[in-house]
Amino acid sequence: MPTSAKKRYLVTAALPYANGPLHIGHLAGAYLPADVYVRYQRLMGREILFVCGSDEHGAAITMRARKEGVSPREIVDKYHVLIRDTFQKLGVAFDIYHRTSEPLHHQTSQDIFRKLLEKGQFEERETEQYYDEAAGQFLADRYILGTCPVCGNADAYGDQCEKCGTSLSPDQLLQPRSALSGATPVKRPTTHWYFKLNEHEAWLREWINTGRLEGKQLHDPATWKAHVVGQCNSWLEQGLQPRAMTRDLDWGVDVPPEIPHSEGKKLYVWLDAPIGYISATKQWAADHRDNWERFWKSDETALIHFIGKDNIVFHCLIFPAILGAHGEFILPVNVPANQFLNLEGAKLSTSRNWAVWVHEYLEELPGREDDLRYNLIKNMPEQRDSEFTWKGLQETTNTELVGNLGGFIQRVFVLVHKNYGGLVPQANPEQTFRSGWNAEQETTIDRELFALAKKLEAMGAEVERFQFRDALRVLMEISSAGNALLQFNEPWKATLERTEEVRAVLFTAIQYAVALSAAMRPFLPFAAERLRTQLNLPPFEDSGELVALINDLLEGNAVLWPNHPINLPEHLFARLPDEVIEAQIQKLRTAQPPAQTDPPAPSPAAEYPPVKETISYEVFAQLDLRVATIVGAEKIEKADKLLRLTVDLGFETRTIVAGIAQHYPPEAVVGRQVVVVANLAPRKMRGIESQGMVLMAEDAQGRLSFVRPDEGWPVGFGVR
Ligand code: B3M
Ligand code: ZN
Repeated sequence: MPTSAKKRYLVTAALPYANGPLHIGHLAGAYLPADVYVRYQRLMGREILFVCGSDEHGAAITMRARKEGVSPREIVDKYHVLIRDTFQKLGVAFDIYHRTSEPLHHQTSQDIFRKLLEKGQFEERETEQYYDEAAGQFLADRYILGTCPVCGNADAYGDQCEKCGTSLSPDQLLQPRSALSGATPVKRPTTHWYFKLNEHEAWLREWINTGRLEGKQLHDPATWKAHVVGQCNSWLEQGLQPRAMTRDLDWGVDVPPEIPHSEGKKLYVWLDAPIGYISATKQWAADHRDNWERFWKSDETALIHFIGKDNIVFHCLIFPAILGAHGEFILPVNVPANQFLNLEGAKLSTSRNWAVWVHEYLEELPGREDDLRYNLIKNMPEQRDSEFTWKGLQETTNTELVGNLGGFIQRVFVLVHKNYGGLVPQANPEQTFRSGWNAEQETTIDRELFALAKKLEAMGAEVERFQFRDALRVLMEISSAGNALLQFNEPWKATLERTEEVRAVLFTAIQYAVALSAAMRPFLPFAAERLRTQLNLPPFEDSGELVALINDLLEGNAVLWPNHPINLPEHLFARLPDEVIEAQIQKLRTAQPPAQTDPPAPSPAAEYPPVKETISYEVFAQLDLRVATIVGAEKIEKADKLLRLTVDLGFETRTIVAGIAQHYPPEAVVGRQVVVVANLAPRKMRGIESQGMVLMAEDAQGRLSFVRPDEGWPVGFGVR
């Protein structure tokens, strides 16, 4: 059954370990896709609960505490607050951000453990396990290191090799050593509770691959990502084994004390952590006088887990097996896991500090939450690993946010103020003008609004499919169409004969702006709210605004009425200047020698920057390129990269500031013929207004060369 047929949604995002700050890989992996999805569903009027919290148990925490010489409690208290606040500042809109050290969570986990025990789901087993005599501790999971039997990585953990991704048990490690003391461990007997995962293999296989369980169709497997199903099947093929669900540790959820032999035993962190989703729901329900069971124990709930790919088996096999074995809970209808995000050509690495820490980003680039959200959503590792670069952030901010989206809004506001004193104009519904979707086509207001509604629906369909990159692309197509609408109809040429036409065009354009304000909200919540204020509309309540808007537009109805006063234009986004980007690149380089973590051998093509997204001919045709001659050039004080150029376009002379000073001395450029972007919005650089741009070719080393016509070509004419 389609997810949208369900009555309500419960969305979870992986609980981050409270052992360090968040980096951009976390955001791109789980939190931004979840946030976009949830915000979209709220705007579509659906009931949706979005839960998350800190994962405060396990070796991740205790190892960190050892390293910092403090207690685990101090570690989780510190990072829980930092992580929670970072999410909040970035606009990740959880209904609750809980924590697994809360008593409510301990009780919930223990209750589930008891129930599983009662139902005969555990086998108590005594085995020989590695023990560090110097530290006086058993070594499981991350407490033990050794050589990976699969790839030979000398620093594989007892539960997983991070290099090749193989899941391991301590016994598989070659040359095992203690992560605490470095000593070679000895074996000692210990007793643990093993969950009989093997007994669940058959139904898990059926459920993952067909969506069916006991004759019921629980999900549509065609909607699951291929890499998620693939990873599950490769586990299932190897055969599922009983899995220890307890550990010898002194930090974590106690094995319920009334159970014999429970002393000194804690629940395995991967047993208690996903139960954290349930505890968080319980807490939310308690805070809102609601019933948590309607989320977890009703077939009418669609449960969706957003995670990174390293958590797939836990969310698709082990936790579902636990839920199924328990018997009262629903299973997820989808687990849209993302792959990994790389940074500037290498894997993100916390230990090597090869990362962009989100709290630092927020401090160092204030007001640029949406710039980051946009770039990370656009480059989200949905189907394969992807990459973040600082230059890429600059490019998406300056070209797509400032140029396309911000430019459109700015032009609409300026024109409405100039022509109608800031009031939405009256327009004749019969009036024809050129469509923003096709310059050749005559259109009317209602037809244009219908096309807009269809685009909004197309954007939503991509969100429903967990294709957030595509959804964002559709959003930007709407903005491009808005720009094209202006470009094709030139409402700035408001002659007397064109009065009616200009009114219809600007009336339509302002409807686009309203639609964009809602459609932007899942992706760019801060800018959407600013636009809302500019439009003089009330803030969002996240209660069906988008669906109401789409329904109006489908009918050809306006969403902002004549004579509604809009506020003065303000820039929605700000350009990201070179200095800011350079400083961040510098910081990354000094914090860390380029990461050693073997990126795959570069194919020859990998050295070329990827081809940008396809644009329509109409978008290209908006560029006004002209041949020009540089007639003057001088250095700019205290800007060692910039030259101030005087450029002759035949019909006029302009000043252009160009970032070429490190490639050409001023005297070498005077007299050259160049190609200039003549209709680029002017911008101030070092206090000088630059009225266009000179086209330059750039190679892999960042060297620059002029793009120029044949010798002696006449200036002032177009380039196409
Ligand atoms: N804390 C692991 C991780 O951050 C873990 C996720 C728990 S989700 C229940 O990769
Ligand atoms: Zn390995």
